[in-house]
Amino acid sequence: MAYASVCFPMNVPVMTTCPSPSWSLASRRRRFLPAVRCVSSVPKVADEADLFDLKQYMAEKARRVDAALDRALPLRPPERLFAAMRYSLLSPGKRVRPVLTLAACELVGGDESAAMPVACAAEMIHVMSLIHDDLPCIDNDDFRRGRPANHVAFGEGFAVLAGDALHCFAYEHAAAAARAPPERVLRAVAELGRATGAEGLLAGQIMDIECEGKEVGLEVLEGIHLHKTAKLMEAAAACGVIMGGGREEEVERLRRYGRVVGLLFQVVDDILDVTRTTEELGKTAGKDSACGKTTYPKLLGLEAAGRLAEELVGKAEEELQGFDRNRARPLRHLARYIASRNN
Ligand code: GRG
Repeated sequence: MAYASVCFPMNVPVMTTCPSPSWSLASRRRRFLPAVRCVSSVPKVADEADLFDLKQYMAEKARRVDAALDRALPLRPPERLFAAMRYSLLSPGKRVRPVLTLAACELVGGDESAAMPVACAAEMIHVMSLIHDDLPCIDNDDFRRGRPANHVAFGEGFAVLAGDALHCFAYEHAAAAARAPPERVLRAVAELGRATGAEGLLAGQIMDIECEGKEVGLEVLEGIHLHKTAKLMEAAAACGVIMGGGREEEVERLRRYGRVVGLLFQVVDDILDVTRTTEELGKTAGKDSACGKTTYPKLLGLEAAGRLAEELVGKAEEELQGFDRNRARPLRHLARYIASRNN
């Protein structure tokens, strides 16, 4: 079954079989999925011998990303449009994608400044997707990052256009602001475009819409998340290596790391959706089950979903083997943080 026929045209029956070889993680994993029991939280993954203050690292990187985003997008005419763009872009997100880019750049010995514009572009694309995702015609959510969604604050028309403008500006900024060899910049822009478009997170959103109200299996669920969430994380990580001047093999390793971390992120998101409150999450809790969406806890049970998250942390760590251990530390801990985060 070709992937395209799962997604297009609209309203075709949703298949529950594995549509492409790249969706094979689930089928390999199913062999050892354990029996289901309930747990109340995501797993805590700890390694006493590998202490690192990721909280401080993330806070410092996020602070620099926030400052770069603020500088990149000053308020100017048309003011209401820029205000709507800034409202969502500068709202308090975790900045996981730009941190992935910066950490991947440093992993291969690159300087943070070489990767910052591309890191900001990844965040702009992510924020555009959040604005569009929250729209009444898509996921219809009024609450995002602890405040009213963009369309609630600015109206639907502005939210659509603010998302579009952020999307365009992401590529402009990556191309115009990067101080790096042009072939690296070109490649990074192409990576981001591919990850976002009709074979990337947009495809994941289409699949998500098509699956609404339908029973889907693990392979289809994994396919949705690999596109909707993991593609941009893959690209963010790969772009960091590209901007840092890493070798081809290193780009592909970080792409695989980003893919696993993206899936991990979604498994944990599904767990948090049923174990945390709206206040803790900064977005509507319990939304997935209320909408009848298939989730990892629904298919596997909470405990098995937690074990899957632990397994994915291990896979992410495998991709970092062979790199300088100290330089790989932030990315190793980032995977663990994603597994044990609370929001
Ligand atoms: C218009 C090209 C185009 C694409 C938009 C709407 C859409 C297509 C895609 C939706 C993609 C989406 C919202 C995926 C969910 C990804 C996800 C896990 C979001 C939450 O990420 P966090 O937790 O959020 O990192 P913060 O707020 O911390 O940044």
